[in-house]
Amino acid sequence: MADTLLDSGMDEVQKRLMFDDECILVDENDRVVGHESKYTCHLMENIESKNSLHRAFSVFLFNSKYELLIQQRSAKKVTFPLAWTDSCCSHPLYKESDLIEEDALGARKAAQRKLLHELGIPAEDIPVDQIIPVGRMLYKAPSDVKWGEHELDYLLFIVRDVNVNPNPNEVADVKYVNKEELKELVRKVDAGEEGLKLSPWFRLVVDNFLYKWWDHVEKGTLKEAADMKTIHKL
Ligand code: DMA
Ligand code: MN
Repeated sequence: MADTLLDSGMDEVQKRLMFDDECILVDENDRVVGHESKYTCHLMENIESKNSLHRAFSVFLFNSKYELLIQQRSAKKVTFPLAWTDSCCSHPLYKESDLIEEDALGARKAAQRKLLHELGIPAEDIPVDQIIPVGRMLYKAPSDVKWGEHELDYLLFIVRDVNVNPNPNEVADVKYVNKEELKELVRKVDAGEEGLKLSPWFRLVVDNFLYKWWDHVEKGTLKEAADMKTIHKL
């Protein structure tokens, strides 16, 4: 395993995923150009020197009261520990099922798998045909001097009442928020409340798209608002 000395402080479970997960490299038009370990993809050094970009997804799960499930990343996450973020996010992997591009099926299958892994939600409670791909965005964000993100992120929505049983290695805390509660959380983050932070991709979605799409969730018109043709470069 490369870099073992430098990574000696890393949680063993998270470290294994860094080498086991093979991410999909894409160009700025989301065409597959290769694959690389999760470890390599998230080294800022590679992101800056090769401009390497990988595919990701972010799930926004709403209950039947149209409250959004948000999670706080565990302290063990290598990137953005303890940041509050969308319901569940990760990467479609470089394997046949996750590479299916039609109707973003690969990203939806990966989302179903990670909702079980991170939040303990059984796959049968998240039918892939109920997951609505709403948009794609491209962004770059350092986490610290060594690690960061440069992703083409599929934004996936689902409205379902589910039982959540978080995996403590992945998730420190979860809660449902309504629009006002999320706005209040953002205000507290902006006011510099101690220990409170948001992930950069969640912040981008909140600032650019979320409330508009949330209105569509409430009206049942999300499918009409979805636009999977555009790649928003943020
Ligand atoms: C990666 O999330 C995906 C986005 C949208 C940042 P992550 O760092 O939580 O991935 P994983 O759960 O695979 O560690
Ligand atoms: Mn990533």
